[in-house]
Amino acid sequence: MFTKILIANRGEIACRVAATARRMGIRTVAVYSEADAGSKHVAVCDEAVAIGPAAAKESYLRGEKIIEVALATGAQAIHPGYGFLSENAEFAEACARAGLVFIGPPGSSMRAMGSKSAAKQLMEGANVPLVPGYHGENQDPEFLRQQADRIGYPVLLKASAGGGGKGMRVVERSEDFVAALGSCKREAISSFGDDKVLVEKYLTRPRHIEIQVFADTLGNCVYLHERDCSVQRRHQKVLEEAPAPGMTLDRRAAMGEAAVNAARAVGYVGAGTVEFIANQDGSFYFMEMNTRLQVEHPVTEMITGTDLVEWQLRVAAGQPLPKKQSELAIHGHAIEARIYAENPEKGFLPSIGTLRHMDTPAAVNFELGGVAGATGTEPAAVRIDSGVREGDAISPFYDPMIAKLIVWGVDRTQALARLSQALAEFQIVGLATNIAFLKRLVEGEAFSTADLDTGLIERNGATLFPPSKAASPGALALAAVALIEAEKRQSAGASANAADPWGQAQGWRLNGDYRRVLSFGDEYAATLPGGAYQVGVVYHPQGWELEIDGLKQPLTVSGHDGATLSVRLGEQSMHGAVRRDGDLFHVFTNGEHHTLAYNDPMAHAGEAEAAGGRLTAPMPGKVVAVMVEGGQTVKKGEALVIMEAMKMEHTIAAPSDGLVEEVLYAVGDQVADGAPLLAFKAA
Ligand code: MV4
Repeated sequence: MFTKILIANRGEIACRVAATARRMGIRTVAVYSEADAGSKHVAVCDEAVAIGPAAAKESYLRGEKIIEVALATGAQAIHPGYGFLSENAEFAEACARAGLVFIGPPGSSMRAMGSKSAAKQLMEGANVPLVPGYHGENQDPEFLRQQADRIGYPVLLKASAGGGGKGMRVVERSEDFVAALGSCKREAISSFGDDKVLVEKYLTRPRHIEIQVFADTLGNCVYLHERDCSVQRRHQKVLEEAPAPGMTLDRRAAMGEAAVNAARAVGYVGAGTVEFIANQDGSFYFMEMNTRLQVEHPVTEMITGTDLVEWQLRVAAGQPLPKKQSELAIHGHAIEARIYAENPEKGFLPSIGTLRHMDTPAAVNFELGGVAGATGTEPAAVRIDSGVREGDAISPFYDPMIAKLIVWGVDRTQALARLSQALAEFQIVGLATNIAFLKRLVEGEAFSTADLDTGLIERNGATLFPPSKAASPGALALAAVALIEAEKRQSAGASANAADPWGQAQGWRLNGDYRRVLSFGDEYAATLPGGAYQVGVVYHPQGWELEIDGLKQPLTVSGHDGATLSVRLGEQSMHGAVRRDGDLFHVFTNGEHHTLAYNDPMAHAGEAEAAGGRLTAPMPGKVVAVMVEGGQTVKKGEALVIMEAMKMEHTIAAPSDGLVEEVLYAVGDQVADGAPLLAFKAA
């Protein structure tokens, strides 16, 4: 077995490979780009070597540099992860020439599977079912149209060198064929430099079902059952699960054997995935083979109790497969959700930013070596594979994946419940994520009833992308309480019971009633007449009241530790976490994440008035300091008057360069809300 391997990747897969290597007592070498110098995968490896600037082609795609680092550090093998160089035949062969073991298939297998039509011709000879169609060399338009007529419409035109859905055309009628063929060929030649096209019967509501295969160098090859990856968006997988809902034992064996035949046909070694497209009746057809470990491999690990990276390392070291086919039973059900820094409400645009706060559900974190089921125990209910930590920035240079959330249950129902709960507990502040979208997807009718096909997301857009809805009174109450607590903590400083601002003796206990209106905004509030939610906070000696939408209700804070709050508003108790990021209040309650922007009256105190020459008190209070006098010129931001309100000091600053014409109050004066404090003339 190797004593040291180089991991030629980054992010969660690099961390994941490092976790298994560590568990096996194998030392690891990380490579990183300048943008990744402080990243998690560098921290979790034993050694780390910089290999170039942020751009992948100047770093993670630099095969010769990576080989040089492997040799220099004494690594015996290179694990490519997925993406980057993982399916690059030239790199695999360059490793071998350098005396290094490439942990993956031989370059020849990659090449065999690289071209769609070549792969299909190979599969035909290997008794692997293909979609009825034509994928030969004759590209005469009239000949191809006759093939389409024979197959029966609708047919699908596919660029042979294409992939990921690019270069595909659906043709409904014979008379449309030649035009569609021309268009498909033009796109193929411009996108792939090869205009060869194949024609297939078009499956209208297909499922994407893939089989994990594994072959060693001693002639053994097994399948580790199927994954259903039908839930995709623009050919990017969103949710993956194992086993596939509705799979029968016979069908599973047939697909598994077909996948093993496909692997053997190309002399495969290592972890591979044979992708099939299937009709709703279960009939299945070869689509393509991925000659690498896939992102979604954890769901297979969870139901079979295997560590596929351990298998990769053992097989690459010349050892036999750790299990025989008969030892690969399915236990339970696993689902994976890919958590991304992207904004579903903005067309899934990547959301670049910093993970100011990342609370994850209680999980058996893979780094602890707790590979689900590998020890024969019940798999971990929740597993998180992530390449980032709280405080990390999501790099704009690479795939904006934050984590893979994988859950296991004794059956699909339990796995679904656990995934929904885990998504509710996955709380991220600092950038937009797809978590709320994933939760709607998982809890939606289609996915929860396993009514799966590759068009699921597109067909359920209305429920998956609902119009923005009003913040609940509970969310507003939690935000109001969090704001008040923060102000009390700030004003109480380190005083004895700052921890309990609601119980402070000298806290808000102003004599008589105290009323304040907190203003919060969000997308929905912007459509309201006042453009914001107005939350009235009233303090009586008997206690607190919140007024929302004209309804006054007593409020008690029953518990708070850190960010989590438990409050009772009227008859309703609510619990949640509130994370503040500047003036943004991220309220996580009732499984939802609502972002409320606090309209801080102090933030722009006097701006409007300054234009008109008056700076007024933003709330009732007492003048505790006057820093200027009439006739003095001041600079923008210069402190003019300090007020004390709610036991807090508030500085009224010059909103622009200008002249203080007159100071209207002296130290010690009480001032009412809105009272003009000084006459100011902007320059
Ligand atoms: C198909 C198909 C329907 N009929 N082939 C999409 C990219 C590549 N993986 C093959 N793809 C498809 N091939 C026939 N004959 C529908 C798709 C397809 C798809 C397949 C799997 C997963 C997601 C998909 C999304 C759109 C279309």
